[in-house]
Amino acid sequence: NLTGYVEAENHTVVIGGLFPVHYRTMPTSDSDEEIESPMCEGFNFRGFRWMKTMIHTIKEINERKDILPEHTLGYQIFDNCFSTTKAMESALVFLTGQEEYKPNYKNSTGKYLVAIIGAGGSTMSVAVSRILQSYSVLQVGYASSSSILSDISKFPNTFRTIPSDKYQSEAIVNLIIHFGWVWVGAIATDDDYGKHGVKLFREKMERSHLCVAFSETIPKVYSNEKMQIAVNEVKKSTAKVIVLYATDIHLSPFVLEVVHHNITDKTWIASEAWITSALIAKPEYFPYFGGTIGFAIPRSVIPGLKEFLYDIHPSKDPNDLLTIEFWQTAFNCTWPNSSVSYNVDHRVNMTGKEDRLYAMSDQLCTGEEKLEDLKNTYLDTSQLRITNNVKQAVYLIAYAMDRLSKADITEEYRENVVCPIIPDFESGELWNYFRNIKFTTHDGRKIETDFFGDIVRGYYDILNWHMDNAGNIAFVKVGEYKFTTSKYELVLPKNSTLFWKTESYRLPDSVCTKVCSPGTRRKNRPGQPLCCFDCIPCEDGYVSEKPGQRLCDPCGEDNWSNPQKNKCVPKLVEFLAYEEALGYALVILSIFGALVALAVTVVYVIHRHTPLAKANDQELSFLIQMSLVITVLSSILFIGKPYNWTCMARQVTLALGFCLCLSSILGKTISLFFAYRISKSKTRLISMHPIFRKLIVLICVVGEIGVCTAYLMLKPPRMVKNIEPQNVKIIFECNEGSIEFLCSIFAFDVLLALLCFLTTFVARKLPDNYYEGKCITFGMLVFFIVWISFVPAYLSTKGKFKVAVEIFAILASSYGLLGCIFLPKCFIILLRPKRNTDETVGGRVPTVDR
Ligand code: TCR
Repeated sequence: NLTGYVEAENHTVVIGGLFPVHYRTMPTSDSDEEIESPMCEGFNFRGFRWMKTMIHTIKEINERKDILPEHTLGYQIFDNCFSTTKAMESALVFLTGQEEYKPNYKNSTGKYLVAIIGAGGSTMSVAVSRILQSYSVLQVGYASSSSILSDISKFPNTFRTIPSDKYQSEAIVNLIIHFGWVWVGAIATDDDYGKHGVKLFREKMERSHLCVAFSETIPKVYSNEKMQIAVNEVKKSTAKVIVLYATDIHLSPFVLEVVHHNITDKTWIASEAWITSALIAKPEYFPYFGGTIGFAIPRSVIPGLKEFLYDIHPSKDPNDLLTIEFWQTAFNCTWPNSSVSYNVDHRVNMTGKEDRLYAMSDQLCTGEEKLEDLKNTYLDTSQLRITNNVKQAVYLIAYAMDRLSKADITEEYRENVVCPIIPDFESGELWNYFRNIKFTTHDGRKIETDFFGDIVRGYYDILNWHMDNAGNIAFVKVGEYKFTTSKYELVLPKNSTLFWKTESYRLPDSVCTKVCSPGTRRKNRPGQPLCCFDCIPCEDGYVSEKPGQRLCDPCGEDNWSNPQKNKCVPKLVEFLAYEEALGYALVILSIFGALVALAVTVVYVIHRHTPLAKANDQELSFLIQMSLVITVLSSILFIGKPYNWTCMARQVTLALGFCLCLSSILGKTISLFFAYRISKSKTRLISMHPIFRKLIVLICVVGEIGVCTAYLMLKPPRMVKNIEPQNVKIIFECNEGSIEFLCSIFAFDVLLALLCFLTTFVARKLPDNYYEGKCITFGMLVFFIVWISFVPAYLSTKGKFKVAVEIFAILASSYGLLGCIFLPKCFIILLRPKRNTDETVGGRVPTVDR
């Protein structure tokens, strides 16, 4: 029951061939007849073209003088009907020669049979390889791409001219990465091609951290139940992109199912086996499969093939059953007196019932039918892809034979090789000539196989399904995928027009859950694939700027997250600014204080000749007024953004201001004290010379300056940013440097204040027209109260208010001194000039030296 072509008689050696000229074997009837080889059905024009190409190539090689000049090749080709059973049956026929219409052809020892080309699909090749192995017959695949065939321990006799699916699975994942899809479904046919292809695909996806939404198989033998599982999975999945790893023949029931369920919102990634298949690429499927993208074996143009294919007519050979069937199927007629009756195609429809697509036509063929009028896959030479692989497979065998005839072998195998003579060689001898073959094809491409018989470099065309003007599906080449065993390169030029069958014709996105927007981060759902997640907002102080971030990034010390959590913004800075109300008010208060102090000076200067102004050392009064100007103005240094220099200046100016003020007051009170002692003792004591008072002031100020300089030199205060990562604000403040120094400079001031207080307190009873002593006592009390209350207030506030408290204390104490010491005197000078006379002063009080 095998059909095919044989030509062996006048040739030295024979090459076998196995091609799927039919789609399937007929279901065996359950009558209890003798079990015999099943019949085939569904004429496969594409497989027929491959078969013819083999014959054409062998003819071409036989005519060439450069390859195998002394020998010619014969062939023995069978149709395997895309079925393992048929393929194995054919393999046995190759080995044993037990076939009825085989001419005088003996190859039971494997002597003349060089190799077999085929057997089409991987599953068939695997089966055939197991049989041929035991007789050391080689096999060269043209479409068997499954990665398992690379396993030399299991399939030592298999070679091929199609790249292993290892490359294709990787290419698909790289394409997915290129388009940014992360959630992709996979469907495979239930054979070695689909299953191993998808297995590699899934592994690669996992390694690339992408997710496979689902992975289903299409049954090889139609089963409605299994089919529905696959289709439902496709329907309900959120994955918009689905990889279909399938041979076209097994795929067609699934395609019908997709059409039946009206699934139009998916983009399909085609595997090489169906991307250019006429079975699938039908215009009526375009609404469902338009925009399909996938990989294809590079296209080639084979000179002379077209003419060879057209040179076919059933009248040439009445025994050529395949040609008759071809004719009958192509023209839908019956060849007169032909024994070929089985051009019936039992296709299964959606419901799983048998559906006879082609029945025997009643019309007789005339023989006048024109091939030129035919639009037929067999005659279509525009997409010669696998066809070219067939051609190269024949060449591979021819070149290997050629090497053998010249005993051209690499060193490592040369030992104990006796020069083989065609055709008397052991088939085992041939093997080494098949490994590491390099040759150039008719169109200049380089073919190179490795030790295992696999192609080591090549490329795929990336095709995209468009609709052409005539309403047919066009396979538009949009790029290339180049690969070698270690490298790959995905070339998708920017200007290539990609067609996507989405609503807006834009690139589909295939994600389980939408990418998290900036400001949120991914949180995986327990028990679900990594591509499905929830988006939760970032915590305070953390942001995600780009969409889809897995983690939020910390903002660092100087920055803080904005409310949307998508940007780091500089932290708010906190310091007492001039612009804000409090700062403003304090500045006004301090300037006012300075003006008041200056006003007092002016009053004193204008009335400098009056006794009051003259009383108790005019210069010291002036110094006090000036020092008060300094202290109130020093408070301005506390306001505004601190810098190193303001930090240094503020404490020192304040301390020196107070030092000057208090030492001048001390100068006054000391003379009061002496006056008191004099008045007490009633003895004539030499009262204090004015120069001593100034000397006291000088010594105090110089001492303070000394300490301050040491402070600034050794451990100066510095501006610091108070940054704590959990803080929303950055507080600008002064670090006081050395607390010891700070305390000592102010302690000195306090000491002076105490001295002032004590001396005046002792002398408070001294009759004094202008209440100088009492005023100073009172001023000192105010001073103490202010600074004593300052301490707890200062310690319990934070941030900018700390500074405000300090300024309050400075202003309050300065105002206090100003008010207590000078206000009553100004009152007398300006409003009670009568009291400001010499008599009143001179008569009673001997306090003042002039
Ligand atoms: N490898 C598939 C069979 C196959 C095929 C094709 C069948 C390939 N390409 C084109 C028909 C048409 C790739 C296998 O089973 O290994």
